[in-house]
Amino acid sequence: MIALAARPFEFALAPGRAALVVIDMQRDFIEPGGFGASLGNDVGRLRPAIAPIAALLAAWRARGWPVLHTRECHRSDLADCPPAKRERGRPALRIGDVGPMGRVLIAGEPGAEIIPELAPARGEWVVDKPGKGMFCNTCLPEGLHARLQAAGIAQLVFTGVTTEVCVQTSMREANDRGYECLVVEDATESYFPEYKAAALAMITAQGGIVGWSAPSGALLAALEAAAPRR
Ligand code: C5J
Repeated sequence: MIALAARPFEFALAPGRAALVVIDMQRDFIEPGGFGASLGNDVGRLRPAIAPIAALLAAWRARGWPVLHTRECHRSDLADCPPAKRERGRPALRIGDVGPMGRVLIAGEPGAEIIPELAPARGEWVVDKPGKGMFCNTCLPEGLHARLQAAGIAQLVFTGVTTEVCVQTSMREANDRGYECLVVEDATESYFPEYKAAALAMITAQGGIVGWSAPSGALLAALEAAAPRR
């Protein structure tokens, strides 16, 4: 076990049993012209998470530990997109409409791809999900929980966007399935800084009711000190 200073108290990281989870670092959320921008958001607010995630990916890859990327996207026929989701709000572009990066939030379109800086490496899991949570109706026939269990994963280290939507929803789903969850504070971002702060506070309140949080620097330093690179 690797002891890590975290909130609300120390986290004991289990080498090899802790998957790094990168939630929805897709062009549709991070680049101009995508889904996030169509909802009126300042997409530049998400970019500070990129460098810390890249550093964590390098650390996990150097040790041969498991990495999981998710993508929020839908089938091209929208069969997995509830009308309530598509019709909500007054976006400039709705899910499935054609925008500057192809059809918005549709699997296989340029906008649904993960940004090049964080492109998945060969052998890493890429899980397409139509919802906010990563355990709901994914592309995996056996379901994500079964896949993680088969791989012996007991801990999930969360990064990605947005903190209070897909990251927090996925973390809550994981917590209810028995995983120990840690969110990396500077490796997640929101379009709304106050919602990011509130989500991190909610996660760690009440003795870590959803899980732990720690900055990437503390996590990387603990790994360097205790777990040799392969
Ligand atoms: C949103 C996400 N915000 N990945 N998706 O709609 O957080």
